[in-house]
Amino acid sequence: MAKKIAGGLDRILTMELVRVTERAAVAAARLRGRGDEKAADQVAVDAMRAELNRLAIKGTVVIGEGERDEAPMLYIGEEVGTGEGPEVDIALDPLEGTTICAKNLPNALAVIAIAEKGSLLFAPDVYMDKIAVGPGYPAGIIDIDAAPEENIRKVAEAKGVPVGELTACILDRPRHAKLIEAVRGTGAAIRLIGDGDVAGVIHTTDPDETGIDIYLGTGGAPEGVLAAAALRCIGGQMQGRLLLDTPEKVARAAKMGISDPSKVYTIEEMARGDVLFAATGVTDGNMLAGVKFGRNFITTDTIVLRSSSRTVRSIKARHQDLEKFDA
Ligand code: VTB
Ligand code: MG
Ligand code: MG
Repeated sequence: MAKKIAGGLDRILTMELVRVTERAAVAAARLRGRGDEKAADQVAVDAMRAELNRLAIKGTVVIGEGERDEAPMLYIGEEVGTGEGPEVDIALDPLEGTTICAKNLPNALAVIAIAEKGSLLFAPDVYMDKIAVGPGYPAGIIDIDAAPEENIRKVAEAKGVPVGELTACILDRPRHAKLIEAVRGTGAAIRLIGDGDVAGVIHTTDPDETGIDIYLGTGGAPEGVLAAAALRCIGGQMQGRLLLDTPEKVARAAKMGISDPSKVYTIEEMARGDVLFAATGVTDGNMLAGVKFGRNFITTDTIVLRSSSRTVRSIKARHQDLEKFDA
């Protein structure tokens, strides 16, 4: 095993992780645009699990495909890896944006984050209210409890542009009608996305490339932790609050160690310690290209991030050994 860097995860894992999302992405991409979300998700899960089990780690899935009784694979609590290696927590979504993939729309991803044991938020699969901006803003610029208008105004001011030049990313859901109205009222533009808020949050880290300055709204809590893991590596600010609006959800969260149901989580409270994050594009997107099936090779586009060094690596791979993706 490669040398362990003081206080961090094994560096070699950074590269190892790329294979995990590449393989899940290729599997899902074969089913792009077939209108079958479940099938695309299933092949991505199988592929990610197979590759994950080759890693020299003693991993526990803390954010996965669901709670044990509802997900046969990569469920929360499942142990993965060879069992020989560092003890790590894993957050994953083999196909983030199953519907996007089924419709062959932009920004479906295969995503994973690995962190030192005990350093990822153990979140139940409920909704999370989220707000995020990329790096370069003064600390505390966004506030989940402030009106959306105020957040938008502050971000525009700090960016030094008129509010009308700002774009917010919001999931296109009826529950966001008021939020959308409020943001539109400021004069800011909105990119309404059908799914894929992990990508939506990450897009705030590179507004010149993606056109997204701020992410707002309610999406999955697992996706919130994954997005926080990415921002932990790239920089930026994010707040999240679990929507524990029934006694049943409060109880479920309590079982996972969450005693304050209305707590606002910062990035560091969702993803501490040394964090590695990888995402491979399944469909073409604003940051990552989708998988391409060529005559002689398959091309994948991945970003892999490491919090301790803040390195952002972009890995475009040509895979000639096509059989490995069918194994
Ligand atoms: C979002 C979106 C995901 O779930 O988190 C969403 O980013 C939230 O749930 O891609 P609803 O669809 O119920 O609004 C996904 O759509 C699926 O994981
Ligand atoms: Mg999933
Ligand atoms: Mg998802």
